[in-house]
Amino acid sequence: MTLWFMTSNKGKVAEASEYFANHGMIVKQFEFEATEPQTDDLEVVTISKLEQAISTLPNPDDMLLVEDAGLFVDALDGFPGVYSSYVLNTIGTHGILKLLDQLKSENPIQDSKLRSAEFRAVAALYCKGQTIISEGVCRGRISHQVRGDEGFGFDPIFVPTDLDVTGESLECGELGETSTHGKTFGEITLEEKQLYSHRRRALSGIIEGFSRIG
Ligand code: ITT
Repeated sequence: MTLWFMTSNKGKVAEASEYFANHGMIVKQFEFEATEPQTDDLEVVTISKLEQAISTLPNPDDMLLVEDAGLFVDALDGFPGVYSSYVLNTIGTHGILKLLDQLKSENPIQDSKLRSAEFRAVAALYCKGQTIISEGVCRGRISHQVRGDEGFGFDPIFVPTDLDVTGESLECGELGETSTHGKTFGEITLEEKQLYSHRRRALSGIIEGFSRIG
């Protein structure tokens, strides 16, 4: 079964391909320049992009996936959020570290709280005339240095929180069954990132919705 993933980001395609392959689906990248609406709501952006692209599908029976993500830093009131692409292309990961260094605390627990953040992803799948929407969140913190060459985007500055036995994210500082032991997403493999990933969580919801509509 082929699923078109509308994105310009090859890192996102790699993660979605790995996930959907386990469900017998082949992901193909679909390049389409959608206009992004002016809003701070990821779901509104995702649905708008999906609606703009549906009529351009090679075959009307094909499935189309759109997924929009962003990094939301608590101490910056959720910035860069929906502006994540722009911020990555302008000030970059070093720019985010510089912003957070202004807020540094000598107390390690306080400092870790000041750096708490989350990745959010909203995925929307168009299939058989219906749209399934799902959100995924990954809690974590921003590291003090850029570390690792794996992944893409903000991965080298993001350390996910540990996971409990059921795979749910714990609070910053809590020790769980599964941990990267302080490594950023840039220092772990794609397979390991999937355990924590906001994208994988959003895509799990898509698979659940997909199995309901058969
Ligand atoms: P498309 O909109 O074409 O899909 P994009 O790279 O702009 O590509 P997003 O809007 O979903 O993708 O992501 C916004 C920014 O957040 C972008 O710069 C990404 O590199 C970054 N980002 C998204 N998911 C990420 C992840 O899992 N790890 C690191 N950075 C991520």
